[in-house]
Amino acid sequence: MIDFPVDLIRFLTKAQRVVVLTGAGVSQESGLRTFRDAQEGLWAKYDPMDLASPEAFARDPKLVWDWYAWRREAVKGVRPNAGHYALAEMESMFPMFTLVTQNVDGLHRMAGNKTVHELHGNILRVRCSQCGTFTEIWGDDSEHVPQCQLCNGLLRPDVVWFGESLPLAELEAAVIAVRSCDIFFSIGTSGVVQPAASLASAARSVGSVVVEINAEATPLTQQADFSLLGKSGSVLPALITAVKSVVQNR
Ligand code: BV8
Ligand code: ZN
Repeated sequence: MIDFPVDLIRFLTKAQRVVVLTGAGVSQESGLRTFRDAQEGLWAKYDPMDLASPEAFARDPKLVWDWYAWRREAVKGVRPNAGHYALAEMESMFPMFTLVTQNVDGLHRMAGNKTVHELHGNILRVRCSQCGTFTEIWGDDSEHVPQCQLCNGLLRPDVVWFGESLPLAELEAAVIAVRSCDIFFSIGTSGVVQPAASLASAARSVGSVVVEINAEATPLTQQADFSLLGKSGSVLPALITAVKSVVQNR
């Protein structure tokens, strides 16, 4: 049984406009490694930061393509966890609920969230690195990176690499939602990657209550109004139960 601060629960029973930012920690209990977890197997010797960049793709497109193919298969093999489903339930508990994610695994939509802004793209989508055409079919030649059927450009995952701009529409939607929110949750993220990590301070600057739910302390912990240390797959369902029990006993 988790004891939540009374004023957090009371605030949640009155909140109208909620924004949630999620990171890789929310998918950890589905069995996906977080971005800073050590990698496994043949990828153990690589630092994700060195692979998730246009420079890495230019230098060794096959290595980067194979890393994403390996991660894509891992994503296809997992399901949303209790934390994802709790966030899907929260969407129906508040008049305005915006889910902004840094994750590229598509698990929030799979769990049932309708309004999801994927700031860093989606690993299950593949596009041409030259003409941008999306495709769902490509050869599985183990020697070469598959090529675009229209222009022969090399295919790449539709994710945002370090040094690349975020999709403007997604980022704008997140900033607009933060500007008018009562409460901002930062869940399962180390709060390091920009510009996503700045959303929490943007929320504070408009007077929102900032709540962090994370397995360990982060640079945000000191600034958050409430910091709940724990796993999102346990904390989120318990938080929903606590809010609902107050509302029912009114
Ligand atoms: C940009 C997609 C503007 C790819 C990702 C120098 C050169 C260029 C840019 C920069 C630079 N210096 C700084 C920058 C900006 C850079 C940046 O922020 N760098 C950081 C590292 C300092 N940002 C960018 O480059 C962004 N673009 O700025 O463009 C621009 C454009 C052109 C020219 C000039 C400027 C693009 C950033 C997007 C990068 N792409 N993903 C892929 O996935 O392969 S980011 C990647 O990291 C993932 O999306 C991941 O989500 C994200 C952040 O990591 P987290 O989600 O926080 O995951 P992490 O492992 O870190 O933490 C997990 C947390 O969960 C932990 O705290 C853990 O304790 C907790 N946890 C674990 N289990 C649980 C849990 N919590 C709860 N429950 C659990 N069960
Ligand atoms: Zn093309």
